[in-house]
Amino acid sequence: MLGIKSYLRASFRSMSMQALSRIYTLNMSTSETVDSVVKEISAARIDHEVDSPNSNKVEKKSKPKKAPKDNTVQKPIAKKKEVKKDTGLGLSVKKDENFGDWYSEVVVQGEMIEYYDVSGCYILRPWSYSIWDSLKDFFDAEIKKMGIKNSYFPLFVSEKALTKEKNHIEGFAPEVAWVTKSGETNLEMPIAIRPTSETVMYPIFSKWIRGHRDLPLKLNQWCNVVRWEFKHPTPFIRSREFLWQEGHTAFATKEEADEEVLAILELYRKIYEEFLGVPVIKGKKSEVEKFAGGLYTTTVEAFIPNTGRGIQGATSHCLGQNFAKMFEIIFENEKGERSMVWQNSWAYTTRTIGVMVMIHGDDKGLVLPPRVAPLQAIVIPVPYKDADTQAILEECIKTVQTLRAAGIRIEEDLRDNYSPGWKYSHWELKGVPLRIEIGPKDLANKQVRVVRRDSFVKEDVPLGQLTERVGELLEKIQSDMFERAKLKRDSCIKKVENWDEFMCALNDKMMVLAPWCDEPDVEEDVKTRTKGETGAAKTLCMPFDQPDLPEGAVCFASGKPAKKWALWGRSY
Ligand code: 87F
Repeated sequence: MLGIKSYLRASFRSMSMQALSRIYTLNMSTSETVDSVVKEISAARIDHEVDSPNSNKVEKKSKPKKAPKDNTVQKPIAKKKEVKKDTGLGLSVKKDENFGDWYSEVVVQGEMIEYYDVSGCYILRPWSYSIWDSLKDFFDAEIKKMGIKNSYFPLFVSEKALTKEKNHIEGFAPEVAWVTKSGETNLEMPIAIRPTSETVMYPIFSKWIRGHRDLPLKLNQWCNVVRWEFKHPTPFIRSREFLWQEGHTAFATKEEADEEVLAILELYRKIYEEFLGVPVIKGKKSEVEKFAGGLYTTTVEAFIPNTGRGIQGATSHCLGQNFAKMFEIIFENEKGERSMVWQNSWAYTTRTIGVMVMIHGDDKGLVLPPRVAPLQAIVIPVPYKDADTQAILEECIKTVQTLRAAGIRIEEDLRDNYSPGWKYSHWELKGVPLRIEIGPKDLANKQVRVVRRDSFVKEDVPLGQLTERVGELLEKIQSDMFERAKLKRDSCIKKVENWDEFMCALNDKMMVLAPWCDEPDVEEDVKTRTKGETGAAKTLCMPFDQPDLPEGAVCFASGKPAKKWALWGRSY
């Protein structure tokens, strides 16, 4: 348990100096006074925290063509928020009433993110980094089973290497950040900060790959990348620096590359569906939406019902031989002939966490799926007046020990300067899947009260059955969260046949499954025709799981013969 002074110091680093000086003059034994000051400080803290997200609203909305206005430093705009009366904790915005503000608030109050004074950059606090770690542990072990090895390549790219593959970099150039000075001295040549590592890694691939015995070469790296976006930044979803893994592999044959593309995509599906409880649709990107430097792009697409937008979850590309040609990644095959390698690249990012927050969070805060929750259960003593507090605290500690020994991530919250009600709100905000309350009645009956975060359903569990029941409940929460999200997502997919139905569904914030001629000009035309306040619609993917296409079906947009079903929507 934390000492009260250090706890308060750590928790309220960002509060006003006035409130700070008051806390040190407090008599710490009077818990009532502490509570009232905590309330005051919480209010000051909430005011402080919600200022920062709103400062993002000074960002430019769309990418300017030339000399974008510098918006490096966050400019705070003061905005007063209503603070809940009962506990001093809680969200001041409802998810369905103002989704943008709700999200900004929930990631801060849930202690996932701390704002930072460089726009588009965020501090990932332990609560969110731990989720990243869980995903990383799973994925890292899986790719190792596939023979993929981790390595690390430098953050910096020379201009010469970066611009070697012109087609690839052309459209992305405005987003590349450059280092031009060291101290007061201009660098002889500016160096770029990696926005992705093709141009860092492939010159080396060319050096390492000589003969067919050097293949396959299968590397991955866990790192950060920088893309100087000018669209509105959003924590996890669109930030200027983010964490990802990037896999880069080279094979002797296209068949091997094709097989790996799908194996990686399946891991991405598992990350979303089995860990984060977020349903995704697997598919292939259109020619317009694929990675321009590659042959084809596969994707897992999620959907955010509140905004009616699709969101690319992760991509697995077959690069074909384009980069091999540019970077001369050539090998002598078994017949002694010179051949170009077939390459893939694939990545998922910290965006995964943002999607999970958006899908599952509610008006009380984060709702974390048990498989990734840093804490799966929190034990809270509920010592009513005249209760044997010591016995209750001891039972809390014992409960934690028992469940921890069974492999459950669990802690007790025995802080005596917060009321049980305050603690309920606090851990609800942080999205802990189960709350275990222990009061005098529970002690007498040799039971505990268990409350689910996802449904608020309560049950009294006899101590003898606790380990088994908690395990069952965590699994049930995990599967219920996925099933609920899937039902919701499925209700947001509309199958249409013609333009009018398409526009209707789009305006109803749906994803639209439509028969399509698969022509890039038609996709560009749909983008132009749907451009408006809320952004143009585009193809999200051509789902692998294709419904039957009836004989003679025509494209909803062009009237030409339809070749496949495509999933369309507005997107992030
Ligand atoms: C921004 C600036 C410069 C995306 C960029 O998806 C370059 C790029 O190449 C860029 N934004 N991309 C595409 C990245 C493709 C690919 N890279 C490896 C991946 C997976 C991991």
